[in-house]
Amino acid sequence: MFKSSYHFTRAICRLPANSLIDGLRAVDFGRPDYEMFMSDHENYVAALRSTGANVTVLDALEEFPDSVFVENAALCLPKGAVIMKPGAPSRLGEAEAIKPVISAVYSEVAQISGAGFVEGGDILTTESEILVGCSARTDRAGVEELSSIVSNWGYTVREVNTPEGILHFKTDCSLLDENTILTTKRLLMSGCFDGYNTIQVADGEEACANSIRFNQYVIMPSGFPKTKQILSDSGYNIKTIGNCEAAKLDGGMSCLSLRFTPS
Ligand code: CIR
Repeated sequence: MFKSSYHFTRAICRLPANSLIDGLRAVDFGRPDYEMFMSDHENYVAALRSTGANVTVLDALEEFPDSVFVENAALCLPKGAVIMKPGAPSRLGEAEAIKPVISAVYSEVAQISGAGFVEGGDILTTESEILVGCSARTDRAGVEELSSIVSNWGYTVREVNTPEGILHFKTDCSLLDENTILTTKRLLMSGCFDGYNTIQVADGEEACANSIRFNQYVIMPSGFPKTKQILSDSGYNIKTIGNCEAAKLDGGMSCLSLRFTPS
């Protein structure tokens, strides 16, 4: 049966810009290698396409070093899309840049335009609700505006917290199926997933909590063998993609695409 939270006919990605070496990062682990980033990105797009989805790859935006992390700029739901308002000043303009692309796909497009901020990385859409984590990038006013927009389309937003020191809510979790969430222990302990089945990433493998369920596959970063085993023992079909260069900029599997099925 079709599940709108992880069955998608379309995705949008954006090619990495050469300027990505100036992308935001919490800790400097060195300069990302552009060629390697590009090669990982090609593998990522191929993995999405291998499910049969139609994947649009947008041109790079040199003026926005983090724009390859296209998820941040919009929330795409079956009934409509919302253009975000990134809390990182250097990423604010990415919202306007994605607007025409989204407007070409959706008839219903709303935009966060009040005083608050929301970044797509803080939003986890499950089959029954939309969890939005307040973070250094997403604030209460933004969550409230988002909530009132999507309530018109029948969706419920639940405000939760992104753990202190963690970039985005989805840095620490992913949807695996309609009832199940992959999570770090620190996020699980907050209680925000009470009522869901949860699978914890292996100790020391917290960096793979940002994975995606995309149609028949769970797409996760390579280099996390214990969690990969746990997931495949639980019956998921796994694809792994190199993420070392994106990780230098705190990016992961969800950040690299907008995934959706417009109705
Ligand atoms: C940033 O700090 O905004 C980027 N360097 C990484 C963001 C990755 N996640 C996302 O956009 N959803």
